[in-house]
Amino acid sequence: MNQKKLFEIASHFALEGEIASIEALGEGFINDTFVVKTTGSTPDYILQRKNHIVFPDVPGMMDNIKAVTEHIKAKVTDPMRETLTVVPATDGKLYHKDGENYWAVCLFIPDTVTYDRADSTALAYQGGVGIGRFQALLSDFTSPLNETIKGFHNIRWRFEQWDATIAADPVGRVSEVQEEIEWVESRREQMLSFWSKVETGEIPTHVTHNDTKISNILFDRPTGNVLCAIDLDTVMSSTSLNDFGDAIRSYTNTGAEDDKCLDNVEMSIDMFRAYAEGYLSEQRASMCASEKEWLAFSGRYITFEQVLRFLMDYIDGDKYYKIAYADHNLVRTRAQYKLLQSMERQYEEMCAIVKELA
Ligand code: GN1
Ligand code: MG
Repeated sequence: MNQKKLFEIASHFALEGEIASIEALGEGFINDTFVVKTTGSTPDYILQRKNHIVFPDVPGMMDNIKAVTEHIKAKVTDPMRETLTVVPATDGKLYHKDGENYWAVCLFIPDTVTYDRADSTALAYQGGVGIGRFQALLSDFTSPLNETIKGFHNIRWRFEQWDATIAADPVGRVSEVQEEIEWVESRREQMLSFWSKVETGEIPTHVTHNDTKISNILFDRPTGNVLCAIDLDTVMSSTSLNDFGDAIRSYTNTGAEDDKCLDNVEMSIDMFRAYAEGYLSEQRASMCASEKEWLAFSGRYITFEQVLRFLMDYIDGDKYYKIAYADHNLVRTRAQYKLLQSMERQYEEMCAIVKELA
């Protein structure tokens, strides 16, 4: 995107200081993210173009983020570092609309690091503490949140989308991925049966983050401790198990999410234990029996969902996730399926660890 345009967009926000540079940051699959550096000692900022196709109600999403971050700020010791700070536009809105695009800004938190993968059990432990604490800080948040993405982790809804996509077969790829489709179909009943426990209320709902992969957590550079959860676009009301499951999908993977070499991909049981220890250190006392019973399964659930979503996007002609090459979504599907199988093989051990720690 051209610099002149980015400077123009940034000028609509209530920023302190004078902008020195605007540069692209990271590899989000959905939004486009930039760092806005200012001259001198004024703060730097994160500028994001929010994907309005994925998030049809960006104003509603920004209201969620504002409400949740304000709630957290009132409870932590360092409110400028322990959660995001939304910076409004000069007209007071929480976003700026340019043509059909929505833009939003938050403060850049200095002296922090993010990771694409967990390379130590200490980091996995910290990640678990981070999400456990995030959920704990929001456990008394009672205002209703907007549903920013319909049925985000609702596998019944995902299967509706799945059935429609396969029936439509918009780019003629269904015949090519019969084996992969069977991976999903053979687990349909098992996954629906888990989700029905959320639907009946046997598994309760809370405020949850819903996108807890490691790259969405900020760590404090000087201490290495977890600082806060970022990427709050998907904060909604759902089961806390989603957040545990998605983190397990990310932290325990010995390979990359899109590894072409499937031999690299396994679930590390040591990482599982470390993450669970961190998470439960914050959440143990407030979890109910059914949450504890299904905690280990949530890793399988979210990894399965990710197999379905990557494959569905491939069948749909790659409309949702950004891709770097032609069959990227298929590569992601296969790598996530390998991870799912690894979890299935180690499931008894995962359950035993949860039982021991919870
Ligand atoms: C997306 O936005 P990002 O890159 O943090 C996606 C997640 C997927 C993840 C897979 C809003 O996360 O649900 O699990 O990619 N976010 C959305 O890496 O769909
Ligand atoms: Mg992200």
